[in-house]
Amino acid sequence: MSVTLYYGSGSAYAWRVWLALEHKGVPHEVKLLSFSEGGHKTPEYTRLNPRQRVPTLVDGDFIIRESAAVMEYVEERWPEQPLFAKELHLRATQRRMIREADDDAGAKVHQVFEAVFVPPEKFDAGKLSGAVATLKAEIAMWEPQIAGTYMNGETVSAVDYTLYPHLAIIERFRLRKPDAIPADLFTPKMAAWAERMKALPIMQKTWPPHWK
Ligand SMILES: N[C@@H](CCC(=O)N[C@@H](CS)C(=O)NCC(=O)O)C(=O)O
Repeated sequence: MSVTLYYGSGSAYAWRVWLALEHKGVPHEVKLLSFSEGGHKTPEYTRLNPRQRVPTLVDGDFIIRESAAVMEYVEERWPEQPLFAKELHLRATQRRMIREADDDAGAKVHQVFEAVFVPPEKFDAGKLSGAVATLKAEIAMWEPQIAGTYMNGETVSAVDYTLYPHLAIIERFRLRKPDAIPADLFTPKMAAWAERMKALPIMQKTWPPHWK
């Protein structure tokens, strides 16, 4: 059965699913949709994903959207090279961390995104510095949670593959507004973790095409 991931370059949500498929070595095809050309709004794609968002995974006749749900599907469908812990409490903690990566970290990164990527006449330095301060405090909340080389210990997990794509765009904020993104935005352990994540071969392989 063929597996197809509908993906948009730079989407943290779509990226994590691509990482999950690569991590497990699942043969798949990636279909890149262009947001600027409305690739996610065509009738064909809307039939797969009525909310017109990426990602969507098509596995034979089965269609699944919502990246956290897709990751759990990928985990159960292809159990080798697990992304979640077997142990109940750690697995519950991983689900909690994934929710916080999306609802807290991802949301705060998005606030910075909205303050950085605005037309010059709408740029508001106060709004940007407020959003950066909020994001800095959020990143600090992750520092004590790092349990080893990766978030949950010595094995890379769904938590790493969820959180890192949200934070990777910060490098691009720095390119656009170098003075607004402080060098110590990441706490030391978080900075080292982010470097390790970036260095993973599958991270390089799946790096958003329009960021290269
Ligand atoms: N909760 C969704 C969020 C997906 C999402 O927001 N995708 C964005 C790209 S990052 C999208 O497709 N946006 C297109 C649009 O809203 O028009 C998930 O986890 O899959």
